[in-house]
Amino acid sequence: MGVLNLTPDSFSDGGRYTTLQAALEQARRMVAEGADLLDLGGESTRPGAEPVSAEEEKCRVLPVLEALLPLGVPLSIDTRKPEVAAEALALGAHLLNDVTGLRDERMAALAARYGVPAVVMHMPVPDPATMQQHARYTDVVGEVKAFLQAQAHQALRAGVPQVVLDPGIGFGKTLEHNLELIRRLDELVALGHPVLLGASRKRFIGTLTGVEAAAERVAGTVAAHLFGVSRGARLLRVHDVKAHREALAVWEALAQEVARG
Ligand code: HH2
Repeated sequence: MGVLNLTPDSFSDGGRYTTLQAALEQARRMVAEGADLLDLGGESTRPGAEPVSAEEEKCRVLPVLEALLPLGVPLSIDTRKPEVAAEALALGAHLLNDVTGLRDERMAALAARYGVPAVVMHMPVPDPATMQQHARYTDVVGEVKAFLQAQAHQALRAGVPQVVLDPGIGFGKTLEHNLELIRRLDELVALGHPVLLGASRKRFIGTLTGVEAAAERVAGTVAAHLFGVSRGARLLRVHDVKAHREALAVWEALAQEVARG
C-alpha cells in the first residue's frame, strides 16, 4: 500500500504532493514501482498535528481520488471523518482506512453500504493531539488485540464485508510498545483477518537508527516491515515502494526455499 499524503504537514512528506499534478505523478510512480493499492490522506495524524475541517480535507483528497480512478489501481481513503469517507466512497474508493478504529459507527455503516473492506487500526484514544499521553498499557499486545477483535466483530455485524487489522504503530505507543507489537504480530494474525503494518519512516525507526530526517529512514523501515511479514503481515503501508518491492523479492525467494525444506 503506497502512501499518498495530500497534506501540507505530514511528518515525512508534508507539502510534497499538494498540487494535483504532483500527486498524480507520485501516484503513477508508486504504481510503476509495484504498489498494489494507494492510500490517500488529507489530514496528518502525527502527534500534535493541527486538526483539519471536513471541507478542507475533502478539497485536498477528492479531486486526486477522482483523477486516479482511471488508473485502475485500488484506492484507499485514509480518514477519520464520516463526511469525507461518504464522499470518497461515493466517488468509488475501494477501501476505508480509519485510524480511529471505526469507533464512530457511521464509518462501519458506510463501508457496509458501499460494500468495501475497512482497515481497523488501534489507537488508545481517537485523538492524535493527546494519544501519546495515553501510551500506558499493562499488556500492550493483549489490549490492542482485544480492541481490534471487538471493533472487527462490530464492523462485521454491521455488514462490512471484510476487515483488515492494524496495531497502529506510533499511535499512542512508546518505542517498547511498537517493538512488542511487531515482535508479536502473529498474535494479531491469529485473529484470522489480514493484518496491515504501518511502520514507514516513523519516529521509533529514527530512535533506533539515529536517522533524524524521516525521509531517510528507509532501511530501518524495510527491516521492521520484513520482520512483520515474517510474523504474518499481509499488507505494508509504505512511502518507499521500490525499496520494499526489492526487499520483498529477495525475502520471498529465500522464504520459499525454507518452506520447501
Ligand atoms: N499511519 C499514518 C497514517 N495512517 N493508517 C494505518 N492504517 N496505519 C498506519 O500506521 C497509519 C495510517 C501516519 O503516517 P503518515 O500518513 O505518513 O503521516 P501523517 O499522519 O503525518 O500524514
